[in-house]
Amino acid sequence: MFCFQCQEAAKNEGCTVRGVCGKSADVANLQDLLLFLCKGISHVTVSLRKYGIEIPQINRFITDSLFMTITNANFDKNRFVTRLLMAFEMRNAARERLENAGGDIEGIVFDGACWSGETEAEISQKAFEVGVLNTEDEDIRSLRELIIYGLKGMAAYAEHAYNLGYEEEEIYAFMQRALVATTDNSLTAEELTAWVLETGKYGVQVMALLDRANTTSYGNPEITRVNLGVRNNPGILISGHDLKDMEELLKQTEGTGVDLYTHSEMLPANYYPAFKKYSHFVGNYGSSWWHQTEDFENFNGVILFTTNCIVPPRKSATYTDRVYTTGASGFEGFKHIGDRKDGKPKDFTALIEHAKKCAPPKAIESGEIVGGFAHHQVIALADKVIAALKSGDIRKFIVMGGCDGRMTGRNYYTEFAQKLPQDTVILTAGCAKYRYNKLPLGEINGIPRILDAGQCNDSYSLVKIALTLKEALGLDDVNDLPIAYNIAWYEQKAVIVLLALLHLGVKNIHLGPTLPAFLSPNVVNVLVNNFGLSGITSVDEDMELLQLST
Ligand code: FSO
Ligand code: SF4
Repeated sequence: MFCFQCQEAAKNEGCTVRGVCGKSADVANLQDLLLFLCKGISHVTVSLRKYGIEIPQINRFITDSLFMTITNANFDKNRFVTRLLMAFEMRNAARERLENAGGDIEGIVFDGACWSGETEAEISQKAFEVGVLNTEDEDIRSLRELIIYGLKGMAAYAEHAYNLGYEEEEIYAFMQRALVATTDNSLTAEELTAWVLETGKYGVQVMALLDRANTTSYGNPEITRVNLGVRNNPGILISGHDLKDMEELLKQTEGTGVDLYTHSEMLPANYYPAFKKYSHFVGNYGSSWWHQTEDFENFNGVILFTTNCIVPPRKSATYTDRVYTTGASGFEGFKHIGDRKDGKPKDFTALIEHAKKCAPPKAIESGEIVGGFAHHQVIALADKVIAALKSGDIRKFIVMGGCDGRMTGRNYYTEFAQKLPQDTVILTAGCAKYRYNKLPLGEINGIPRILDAGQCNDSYSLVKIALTLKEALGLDDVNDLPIAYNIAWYEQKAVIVLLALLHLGVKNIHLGPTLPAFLSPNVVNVLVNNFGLSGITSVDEDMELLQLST
């Protein structure tokens, strides 16, 4: 195996024996092979579109498959084996349609468009051959992987939108064209860089689509005080990012005597009007994803993963049999809830019945946190915000969104938030916020100093807020705004958010805690020279650099 797609890649170079995330070499290789087949299928579908043929089933298959290969979403070998068999079937059917349409099937030379393996030995051998290191030139490899990781993030957001009934064929078509581009040996580094930026453009489009899906389905997030304490009933803790799962679980648990709590990236579900109305929706329990090994022990009840981030339980864990996965997520040893069929909701009966037999959660915190500052809410407060900016009461906004992770160096973000001057406001989205969202940072003229827009995909809200402020302040360039960017990344959804920001022309983003292992020195130079991208140093030095020292 070789994998360097996330911030925890071993030695910031790549995982080679077993993932730091816990991914086995077997699963890593199967993921590489699935990706290879998705590229092959895309060769066929890109040609099919020339004949006006769209295969919705394949669009979703590629989207789901990319999502399943995101860091710590799915560790279940059997699910990948099944997926590979489905890939062969779909690809062969698509080939047949292309032939029937009169397409040039022989003209498709990419191996993934025709290779089939039957024995386990053939599959493992092929998986080994098609990995990341198969591209020898390190700059071309870096750019190809940057596109692919952006596409994985895009796939995650496209799938959440799809689950709510929102789809754009244009996005699927781009994803497939871009997958094909990563197999084209004739493309130069400059041409691949253009594909990287185009990926960012579709990143904005998919986040806009998901924003529309979420807010049309559940209303606009609003200022909310989220309870951190517990009640005395058995509970279900829902994690991940999928709001459709959240809705169906809320409905199915109503009146059962089982309470519902959010964990990690599901915290923003508390901000939606459609969810707040349920009296058995208690609040948020615990912290960001990697605290799950402790939070799940304490919770006592049942846990549902709707997406990543899964941490393999320790051998001593007592909660393993209480964990369920659904959607793209999976883990051998956890029970899996199947997909919706014939337009009917998922069936969560098994986990609700299981939860009824569990003890109530142990209190680990008390009090409340405030969130719900997505674009609609912040724009409703625009007059107040602009007045504070004009009077100088607010000097600067600092975008500190992104992901949390295990690395000790991430204490930087807590310290950074603590040391920010009193006349600054943090804008955040994603699980990075858990590094500082419980700090008593106070308010400025009634505006909290931490404005949480929601999940990582709600970074779109931060962009909308920035564009609204730009207009209100009569500025020509988004970079003239009093906004600094100090973003933390972990997995591939953060990659698409970063590419989306670059596409929108945002410059001078600080990215930490380390720069991605998959960026070669030359690709880093391109990003530094064209976008002013940089890593982080020490809190004091970065404060100085961002002109934030008091
Ligand atoms: Fe976090 Fe995990 Fe949301 Fe990621 S829970 S790290 S970028 O999945 O997607 O922010
Ligand atoms: Fe390593 Fe990250 Fe890949 Fe897991 S996802 S194998 S930790 S680089």
